[in-house]
Amino acid sequence: MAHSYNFVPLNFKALEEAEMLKRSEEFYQHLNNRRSVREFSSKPVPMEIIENVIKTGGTAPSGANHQPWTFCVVSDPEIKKEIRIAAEKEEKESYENRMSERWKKDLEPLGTDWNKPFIEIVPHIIVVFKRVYEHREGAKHNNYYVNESVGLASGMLISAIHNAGLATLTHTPSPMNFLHKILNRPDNERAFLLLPVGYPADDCEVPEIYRKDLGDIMVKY
Ligand code: IYR
Repeated sequence: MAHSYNFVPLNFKALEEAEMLKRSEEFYQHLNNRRSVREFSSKPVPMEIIENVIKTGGTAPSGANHQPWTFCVVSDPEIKKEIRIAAEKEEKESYENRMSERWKKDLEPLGTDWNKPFIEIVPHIIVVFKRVYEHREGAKHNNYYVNESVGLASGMLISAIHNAGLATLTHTPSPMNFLHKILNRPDNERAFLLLPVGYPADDCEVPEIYRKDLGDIMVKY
């Protein structure tokens, strides 16, 4: 029989509208300063900060509250090196043979290529795994809305990393199954995202991108 939750009063404190407006504006400004970073410093980052940002990612909503995610933190230089070598091997093959000309043309202004030195340079990488199913009562039970749930958790994790004063990059080497192997993950997990986490390099530059205007992303009815 499925267990039933105990229901408790919501911890909710209403704010004044002026305060809501101020907070929403400040939070937008704060997150609008986040940029994907590709040049990192090797300056150490305390594990406690990493633990806090992962706890924040773990607060995301998920299908049936199954929390279908595992966050692997890799700080060991030997494992980071192994991941870099494997990621670059896949990326080189992608850039040279798998990606369409159109795709490469779209990436050209961003200046990306198959070299991923940051994987070794950063103090920590977080590899997000999605848990496709759980073993329960001797059977495999699929989780629900796994991509949505893990995507939400990843977004909250990225926001938490930015909020902590650190930089990251949503790196998706493709295919990513080498991460499953290197990190020796169980059969119900699939690699979802690789996030290098650290300080940006002192001379870090980012492309001067723009974000779509509100009128281009919002439709009112
Ligand atoms: N995964 C590759 C290619 C890449 C693809 C997209 I779409 C990007 O926005 C950026 C990169 C890489 O990490 O270089």
